[in-house]
Amino acid sequence: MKIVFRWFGSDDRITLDQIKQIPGIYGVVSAIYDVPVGEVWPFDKIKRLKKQIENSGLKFEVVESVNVHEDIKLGLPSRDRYIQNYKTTIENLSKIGIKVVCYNFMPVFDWTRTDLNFKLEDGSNVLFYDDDKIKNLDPARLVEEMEKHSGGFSLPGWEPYRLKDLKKLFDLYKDMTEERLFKNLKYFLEQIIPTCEKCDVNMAIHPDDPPWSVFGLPRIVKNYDDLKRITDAVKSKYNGITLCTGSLGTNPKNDLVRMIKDFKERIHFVHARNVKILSEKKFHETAHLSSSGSIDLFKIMKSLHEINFDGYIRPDHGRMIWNETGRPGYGLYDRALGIAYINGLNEAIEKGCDTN
Ligand code: CS2
Ligand code: MN
Repeated sequence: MKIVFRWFGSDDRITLDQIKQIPGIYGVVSAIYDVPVGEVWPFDKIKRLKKQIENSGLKFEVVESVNVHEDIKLGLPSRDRYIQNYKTTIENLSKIGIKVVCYNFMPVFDWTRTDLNFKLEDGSNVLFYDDDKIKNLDPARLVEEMEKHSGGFSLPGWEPYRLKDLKKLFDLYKDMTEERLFKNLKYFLEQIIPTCEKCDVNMAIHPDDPPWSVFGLPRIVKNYDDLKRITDAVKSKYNGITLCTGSLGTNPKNDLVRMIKDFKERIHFVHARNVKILSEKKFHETAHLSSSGSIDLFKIMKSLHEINFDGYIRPDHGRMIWNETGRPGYGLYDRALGIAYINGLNEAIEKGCDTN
């Protein structure tokens, strides 16, 4: 498997030279951040980004994310134009050697948390979620809160265009059911997967984070059955999954090992992170170490070895430690520690220690 690290482009405080020094690193996962959602990513921009990354001795083979325009999720007539643009973006990405495109199909919000700076006993800061806090909250209030506490950094996936008129967007989703949302995903996949086959680019849908309905919006990538329905909807290996342990793992009913076994050839990208479940729908993120949280990373890595996983894996959110400041969840230090841990697990598993 190839170990990669998320990098937010030239605006990222973390440099490619720093990333290059992480042991065992293969490349970075990045995106074009200044093209509005739904528009084509111009070939020249992508080429420039690739060059910049390769000049640092790192590979660029995974994009996270090419976000899906809300009109596609809503199934509006205008979706066809946005789907056409998406296809052109895939073609452009394939020309520079991109192998995997991560995306999600969450309405309105990308990931959701209620606290971006929750202090753990060791003094580190992590992201926290408490469903009770969300229940009676106006979504606009949550956005305000998150933006106030993000330390001035843009929150990945929270595009301003979606958030500027929340009320209007919520109105558009008023009658949206899981069934209709799924139909719209299927329509999207049916259109783009032939392009992916032609271009040899794997799509990898990111699970909903958290994997349940938030603010009454429908969610369709929450569990085994959802993943089964999605992978069956278009039967091509290019219609794949991002296995995000921290997203799926906040529901203790989700059996990640079973998912790895059953969806093996559809898993193109893995997000490794750990969370501590405090009670139902209440959790905080932790260090990657299995004993720090509720997810057994050893079992995950062992299962990935058992299916001979040769795709890409990255540490997902980490804690903020050692006085680092930065984009919530995306500091350098704890994510690098996450990679060191993944390296350790890999070496032990590969050298055949007693894994039972
Ligand atoms: C992250 C997301 O919350 C998470 O687990 O990995 O920011 C993720 O990058 C996007 O939702 C993927 O589209
Ligand atoms: Mn993730």
